[in-house]
Amino acid sequence: MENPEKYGFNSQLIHYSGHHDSYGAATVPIYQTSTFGFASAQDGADCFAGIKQGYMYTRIGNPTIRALERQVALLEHGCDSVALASGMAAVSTVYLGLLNAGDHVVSSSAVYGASRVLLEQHMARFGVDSTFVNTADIEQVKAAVTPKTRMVYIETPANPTMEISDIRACAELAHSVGALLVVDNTFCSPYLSNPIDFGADVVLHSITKFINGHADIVGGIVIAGKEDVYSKLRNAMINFGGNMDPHQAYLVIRGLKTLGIRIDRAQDNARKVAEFLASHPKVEWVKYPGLKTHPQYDLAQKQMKGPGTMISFSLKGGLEAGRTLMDNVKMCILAVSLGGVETLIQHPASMTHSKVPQEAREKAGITDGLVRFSVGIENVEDIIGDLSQALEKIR
Ligand code: LCS
Repeated sequence: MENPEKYGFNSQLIHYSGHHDSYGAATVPIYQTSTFGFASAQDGADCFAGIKQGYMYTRIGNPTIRALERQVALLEHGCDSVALASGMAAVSTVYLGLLNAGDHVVSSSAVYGASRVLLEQHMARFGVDSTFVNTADIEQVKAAVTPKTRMVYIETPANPTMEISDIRACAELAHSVGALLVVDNTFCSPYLSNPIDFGADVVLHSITKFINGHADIVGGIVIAGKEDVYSKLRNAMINFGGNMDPHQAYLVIRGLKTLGIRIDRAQDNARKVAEFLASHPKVEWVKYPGLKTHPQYDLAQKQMKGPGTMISFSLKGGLEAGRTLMDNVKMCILAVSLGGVETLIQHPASMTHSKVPQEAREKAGITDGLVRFSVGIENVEDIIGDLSQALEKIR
């Protein structure tokens, strides 16, 4: 595909692979090799010196992985991207590649548990300080930045509170103090939001979720808006060694082709599930960006192309009622992860966010009664029917 940026999102998914195949193969081949032969000693030296373009060693680069990196960079409107072994390898590459001892990070109190633990318990050992605030409230971000702040890190919608941070306002604030804005865009995928268009410097994804979409691999990717940031990220990936594997990249490329239609379908389902939950007498509250009751409904309209497929809710009977619900679903899977074709239900306080201390969890709005629901592409009447029969079990 020539000039891929001129085409629509779904056409880019199907026809732009970031790989030119000399045999005309319709899909990207798996280059399952750890190393690449050089034509001569000079050729090898030139490749390592960067004088000549060429593949040398799969941790440094591989054609299958490169195809995925080029495609996701296009979809996210970035200059280039780096694919990694997991979403957490993406998060750690961002921290390790872009922060120095003495730097300060402002992050969201409701980020994915491990993204917080990594800053508080590990980056702190290397002299990186961090403050966690509700980044959906820009005044809290303003109050938290210091002259040492070099990174503002947001997740929007946040996992699992579904709070939405204003990307443009966070970017302007970060830039005013010389910091970068990093956006974990996992919950939207590039189909629903492109944070670089709103001023973000770096975007990352747990590829495990929507981009792959089939619950069969773990992976991550980091997209940079500009070349200088990209080269720092690639350097960190190469040296820390969190690279993706070619077979993993192949599966992601395959899953990615249907991102648009998967989200369209799951989002239609999610709208109906959210309405069902909101009108159910046993449900205390529902947080879904497509419901007018969501506190940042208007902001979601501005920076998201749709409300997505993730719903958080709480039952009137609190955790006990939530447990009964999770123990009684028959079709929906009681499992962590999200963004796949299958509907998943989980309890953040005891599962995905259990390593975050209780006080910090509650301050972030991750209450014991919060249940997270990732809506899949099944028949919506079956999802609602399953929830309905499980809700009936609650006394
Ligand atoms: N960022 C977000 C927003 C996530 O939800 C996750 C994982 C990660 C980063 C890390 O990605 P991973 O290394 O797992 O690919 N979230 C999970 C969740 O909510 N349930 O299980 C994992």
